[in-house]
Amino acid sequence: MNYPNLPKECTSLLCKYLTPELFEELKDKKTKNNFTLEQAINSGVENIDSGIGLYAGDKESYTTFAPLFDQIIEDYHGFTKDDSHKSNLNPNDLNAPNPDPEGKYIISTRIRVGRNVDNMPLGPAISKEQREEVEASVVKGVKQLEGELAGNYYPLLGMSKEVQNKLIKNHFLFKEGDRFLESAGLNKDWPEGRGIYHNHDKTFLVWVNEEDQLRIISMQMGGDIREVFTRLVKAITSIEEQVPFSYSEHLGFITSCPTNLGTAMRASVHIALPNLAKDMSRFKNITNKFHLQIRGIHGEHSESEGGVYDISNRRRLGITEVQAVQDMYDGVVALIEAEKSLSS
Ligand code: ADP
Ligand code: CIR
Repeated sequence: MNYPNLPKECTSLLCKYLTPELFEELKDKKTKNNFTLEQAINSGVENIDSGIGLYAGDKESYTTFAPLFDQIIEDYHGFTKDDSHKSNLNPNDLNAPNPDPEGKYIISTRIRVGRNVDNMPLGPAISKEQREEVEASVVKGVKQLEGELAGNYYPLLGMSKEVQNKLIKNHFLFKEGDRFLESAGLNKDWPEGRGIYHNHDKTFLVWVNEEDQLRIISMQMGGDIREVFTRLVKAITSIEEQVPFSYSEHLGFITSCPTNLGTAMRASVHIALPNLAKDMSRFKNITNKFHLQIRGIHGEHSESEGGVYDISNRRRLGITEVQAVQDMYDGVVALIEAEKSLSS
């Protein structure tokens, strides 16, 4: 493979850090699962509007291609190769009383973590048989869940388009055909091995074999962030007793996208900020100050509708889970204050 064509207008972290010299240094390296640099960078090469553009095929990718991954990890998370990751999943340490008890701004709250099964390749390098093995072991694990977490598994294979589209529209299920995941090799053999587990009320869900092998999700209407976090922690702890997760002392939970390493947590609200939306520079000053990311209403790479945004923590590595949620909470309090001042 030759140095890829990375046009000047490409602003992804891949384009920023993949110099011809670094490419030469890494181009012939391979992990034990035969994952190559070419595969790792393909999403960013094919999608020049990527934010990041790089994926790992296995835990080893983070060491084999470290000179590239480390720079991108440091740029995104502010986490250097000498830092270490730490965890705190204690809901009592979270200071998050409902910031919008009257329900004027926050529509819903969702917190998810990504997880992958220990000693398995990640999605970009997994075989069909291994993916099915992952599905079987996750389904066996989640079927043991009890009480509020008890539910059913619905494989994508055999699900009607009508049910699938309704779940996607209502924010419960992952989209189909994402071009970033497609070029990363994450949509291979679709829809086999993919599915969703959820409880009766759809306040607890597990996505199986999408970008990560598990996405463990807690969500509900309104702004009770602490209740959502508490349910998520209960779920993570119970699933971990059944399914061994891939973890590194340095990088925390291993995920296929380097932005998700560490806590692998994204805590978000869907929030109506119609006035602030008219002053994007003020809006972004606040989100930058609190390390927040703005997404559209149908997830990553989607647009806002009617002044409603998905606001979430941006940092996930080198901070604890409690801090990740606290980032989101503190920022949301500031956003509501600003919105109120503009509407009075
Ligand atoms: P991820 O959360 O895994 O990073 P996406 O950004 O694609 O992935 O979001 C997945 C789905 O979750 C989308 O349908 C999105 O609208 C929905 N979602 C995210 N945050 C919330 C929220 N606070 N309330 C309701 N749905 C949400
Ligand atoms: C991209 O590079 O834009 C996609 N591969 C998604 C990257 C992860 N998303 C994020 O942190 N916003």
